[in-house]
Amino acid sequence: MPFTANRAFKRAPRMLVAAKDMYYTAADGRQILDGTAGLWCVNAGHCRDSITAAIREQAGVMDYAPPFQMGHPLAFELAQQLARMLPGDIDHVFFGNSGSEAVDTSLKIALAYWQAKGEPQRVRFIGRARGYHGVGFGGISVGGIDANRKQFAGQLLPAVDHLPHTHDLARNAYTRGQPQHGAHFADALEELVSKHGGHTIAAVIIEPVAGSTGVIIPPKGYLERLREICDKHGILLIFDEVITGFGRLGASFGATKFGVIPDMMTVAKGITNAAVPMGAVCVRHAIYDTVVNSAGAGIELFHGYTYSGHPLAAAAGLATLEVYRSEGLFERAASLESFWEDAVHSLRGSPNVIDLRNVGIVGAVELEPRPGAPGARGFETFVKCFEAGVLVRSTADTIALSPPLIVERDQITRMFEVLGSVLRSVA
Ligand code: PXG
Repeated sequence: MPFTANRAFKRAPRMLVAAKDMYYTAADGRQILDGTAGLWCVNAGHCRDSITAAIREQAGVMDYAPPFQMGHPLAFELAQQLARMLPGDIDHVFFGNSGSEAVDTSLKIALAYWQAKGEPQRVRFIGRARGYHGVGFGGISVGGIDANRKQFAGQLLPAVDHLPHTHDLARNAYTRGQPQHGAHFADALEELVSKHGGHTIAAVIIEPVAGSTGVIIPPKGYLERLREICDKHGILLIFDEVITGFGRLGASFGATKFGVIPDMMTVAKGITNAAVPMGAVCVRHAIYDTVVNSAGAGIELFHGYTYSGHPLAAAAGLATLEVYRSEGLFERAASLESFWEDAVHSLRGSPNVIDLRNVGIVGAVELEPRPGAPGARGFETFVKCFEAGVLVRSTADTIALSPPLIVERDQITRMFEVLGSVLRSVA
């Protein structure tokens, strides 16, 4: 099982058998309030009728079409609709099936771009400590979660370095929204430029808000400064928006929310409301043009997947974007943000809580680790919340919440009441 303690799970499984809107049904028939939109992906709520219908219909019309040297209209239509939502001149899209594939694809596009530009020495990638970019070899190389790297440490990409993370509990604990302190963490990029030479760096990749590691919100001015330093040295900036895309932050993307436009964005999860797997890399016009126009006749990018732009995923994506638009879900998320923030911060003073953080419809409750047993308190909190009928996510000792954007106020209240009472019962 993926990222699961197999033996413990098989002794006491947690099985889900159905889902609708804000609720899962567990195998024992209990309704579980979904505080995490699955894994940060079911942004419009579960089993939405129009999305289900679109998938069903497409499955009967054309189940599959080869994407190599062939095309089908829905994939182009989805790319066009996405392009209209994307910030700046990011207007070309390459489809895959997951966030991990999107990340590895973005790194390959960066290399292809620099070769096409006549700067083939730009091969180095800069990630960030505590970053999560999926599980491909590219993604774990630029990623900065030690546990995800150490079993594979003998074979990671060689030319990679990392920025420091920006989590600064001592100065920023209990901040509402973006922390005040920490823009200076971006200056570490200047140091990496001095160390390696800016002309050897292909791209910097970061999550605008780091999710998996336990929700780290960018300090005010940080993303702006990273953008400036990248511009100064001609380095591509990639935002991994797999979690932050599609309304999660109360805006279409993190780039939009924070007003900082990268050169490439990776997306997945909410692109299809998770109903069919899909991921994508979105690139600026000039990146597409450079790679495509500098090539000789024939294939320009030697990369792609059997299921790139899969018809069922494309149909699900189009129906999902229509739900987001017609229900104004990104705006809805923005309008719920202050209610959400108050709910997150209502846990101040609960046992073992050492920080509360929020941005958009994302909340994090950081717990003091138990001495000698890091992660145990967080995991126990997750299990007890599940038993009490609320799905939360634990990564180490941080509890993360990120419900579907259709969440109602009384459901938000219930999530935090249940979490609060569980925290009082977890030693
Ligand atoms: N980039 C980011 C920023 C992600 O959050 C991926 C890439 C990889 O996506 P795929 O589709 O290959 O899994 C992710 C995935 C969690 C959690 O609870 C987060 C993810 C996946 C599973 C659990 O924090 N993010």
